[in-house]
Amino acid sequence: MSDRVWWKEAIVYQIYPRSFKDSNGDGVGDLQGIISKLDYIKSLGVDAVWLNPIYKSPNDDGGYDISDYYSIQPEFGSMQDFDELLAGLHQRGLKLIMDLVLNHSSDEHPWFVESKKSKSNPFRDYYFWKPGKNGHAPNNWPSFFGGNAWQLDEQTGEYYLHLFSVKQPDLNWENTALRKEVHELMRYWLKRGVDGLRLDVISAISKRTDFPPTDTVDFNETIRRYYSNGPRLQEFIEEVRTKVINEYKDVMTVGEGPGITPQNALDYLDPEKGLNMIFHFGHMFMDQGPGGRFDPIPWSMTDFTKVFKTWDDTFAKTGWGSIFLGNHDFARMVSRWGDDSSYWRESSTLLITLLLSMRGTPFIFQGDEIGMTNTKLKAVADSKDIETQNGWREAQKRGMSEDQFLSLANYSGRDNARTPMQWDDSVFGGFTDGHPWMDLNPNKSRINVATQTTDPHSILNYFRSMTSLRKAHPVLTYGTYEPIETKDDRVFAYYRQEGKEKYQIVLHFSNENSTFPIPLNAQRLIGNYANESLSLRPWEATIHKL
Ligand code: TEU
Ligand code: CA
Repeated sequence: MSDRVWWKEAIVYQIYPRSFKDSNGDGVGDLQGIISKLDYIKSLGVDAVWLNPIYKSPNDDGGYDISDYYSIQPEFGSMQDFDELLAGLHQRGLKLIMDLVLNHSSDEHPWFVESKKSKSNPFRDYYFWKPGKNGHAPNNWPSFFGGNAWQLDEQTGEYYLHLFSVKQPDLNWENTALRKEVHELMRYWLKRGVDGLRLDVISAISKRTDFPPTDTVDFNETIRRYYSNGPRLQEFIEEVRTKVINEYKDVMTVGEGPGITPQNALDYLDPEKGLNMIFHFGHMFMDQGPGGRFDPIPWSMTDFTKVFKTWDDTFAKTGWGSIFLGNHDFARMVSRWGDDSSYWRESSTLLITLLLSMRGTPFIFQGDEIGMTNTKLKAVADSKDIETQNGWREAQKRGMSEDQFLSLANYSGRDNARTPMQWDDSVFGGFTDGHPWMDLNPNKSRINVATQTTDPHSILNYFRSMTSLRKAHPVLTYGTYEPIETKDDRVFAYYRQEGKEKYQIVLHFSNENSTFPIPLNAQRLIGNYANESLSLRPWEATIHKL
């Protein structure tokens, strides 16, 4: 049994504040809105909330472009609202995980405003500046958000690095003074009582300062080999852990790691000097071709199930896994992995069963507990996401039509996850009394919290049953994970075991019927069909105690 700590036993609920609940009618979600839903959050049976960034930001990339790490985005509320939210969570026995974006800041952060003033400015090398080459960018690195990752600044005639948007200049962690500032801002939030930190793109904070040109057109390969896992990454993480995190009791850190691999993941998770967990993207990027998000390739159930085995093996002896099937950066899990039309309820509850029966800390994204689905942009201009807007700019250069690009954006774009939370069937879904910053999904009259609260067979109430089942059976947290060979590759089955306690989880990813043997005397603990059956029904999920 691995050492028992709260963050291994926690179920984490991710809140995208802009789209969770608006309390003052300006159409934008805010902290008071979250406060008004604390009892709902508690009723889910979760233990912690991960808040996407709530700091002052020009909102070029949904708040992941921070212009002041020490203040709250005015649209979201005040520091008093934050303290009230934190107190409200703690009073209910819930913990708060804040999202810190330390790979880059906003270009409106005072550090960058200073840095770009002159080559001799004291803040100049808080960022990466380089002269161009023959009138071009210093190298051929592509940005996550399209185009080249270097931007020419006329004032000093040099280029600055931005792996993400032009308004998100990368911070130079080689600079000790910058690292000290980062440590200080971390301490500020930990002193305030925050229980954990989600560290955005932490895998990229150590750059190859010779900036070699990438020799591959495969974007995720470029991330792996050029942007992440840099030469001083472990050193920078160790410094954060030993100089900051260890000063605070029981604080959890989870890094976001685009580009991490099973081979290098543990480099981030040294028990004494590393992070506690890291998000990998084995499943999330498996349907991305060389061009990344808007270059989809088919995925198979074999690939999907293999990802869980590979990563469970990685963390089986040391480190600890994190399990997620969706978040603010990806399509809604039921639309992506399930069937959001004919078997919407069954596939949503199946995915919830997977999420809450795996080894590793589960992270559920707001709205997935009620089976919210992808939305459908009618025009690219309706997208609120810079990644989609820039993706369209790049697609046009390749001669793609808007319809072609829209089908790509509606399949995998981030707008899908960012439509406002659907609380009830009123005109704006109970999200706001004003006009929402982003259109709600038109299916809010059918899919919403209110409708599901009173339905004992709803996705919402199944989610609640699953969280209490996971709590009641520590094997589902600490037990071993062992895949079961199945003849039908649409059947994803595995054991969870600890000592004599053995559980069998069967997840049938299909619209057809199938079969799977249920051992004699096995006790069904939960299933997403009301009664047992000898056959496996479409999108059926069961957990049996053997
Ligand atoms: O995302 C970084 C990352 O992992 C990317 O792969 C992400 O999926 C993004 O959409 C590009 O495809 C983090 C945040 O989660 C994301 O919201 C931010 O846009 C990004 O960093 C920059 O801060
Ligand atoms: Ca508001």
